[in-house]
Amino acid sequence: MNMSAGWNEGNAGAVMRNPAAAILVLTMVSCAPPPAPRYTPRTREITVTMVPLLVRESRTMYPFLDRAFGPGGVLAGKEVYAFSPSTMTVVEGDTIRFNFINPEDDLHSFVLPDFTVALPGNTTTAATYVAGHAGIFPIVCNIASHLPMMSGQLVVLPAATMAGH
Ligand SMILES: [Cu+2]
Repeated sequence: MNMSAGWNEGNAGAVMRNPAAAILVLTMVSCAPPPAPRYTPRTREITVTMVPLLVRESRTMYPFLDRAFGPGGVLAGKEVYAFSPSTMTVVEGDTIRFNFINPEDDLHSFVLPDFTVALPGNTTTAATYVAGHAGIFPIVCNIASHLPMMSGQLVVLPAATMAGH
């Protein structure tokens, strides 16, 4: 048996003479992992409205608030407002185009750890934010009388968890 002929033909020749080898090669090619899917960051429009929940003007509707807002009351020196929505979810790398609506006569603000937007009364304010890091980030209004109630969170999902979406 002359082994040198096989060596000189190379792998292609060996596969051509051996159907089992050909099937193996084809199987290996078809099972090669596809390129890993990636997440393509996108721009998301989010409208956030400042909403009064329990404020001094509410006393005409809810008489019990006289006591709550009174000296020593649970809302003394405070008013309860909300961001609507208060929880927002995006993906790492996304650009958020915020549209803030403050229909009230009170000043508010929208504060993330690295982003602050003042929201004067009776105004609409546009602002852009890039969610550069995954995590759960607190949102607050920095008006002392609105804390700790006026708060929320920005959930930034890791891009890897959204691969292919
Ligand atoms: Cu506020």
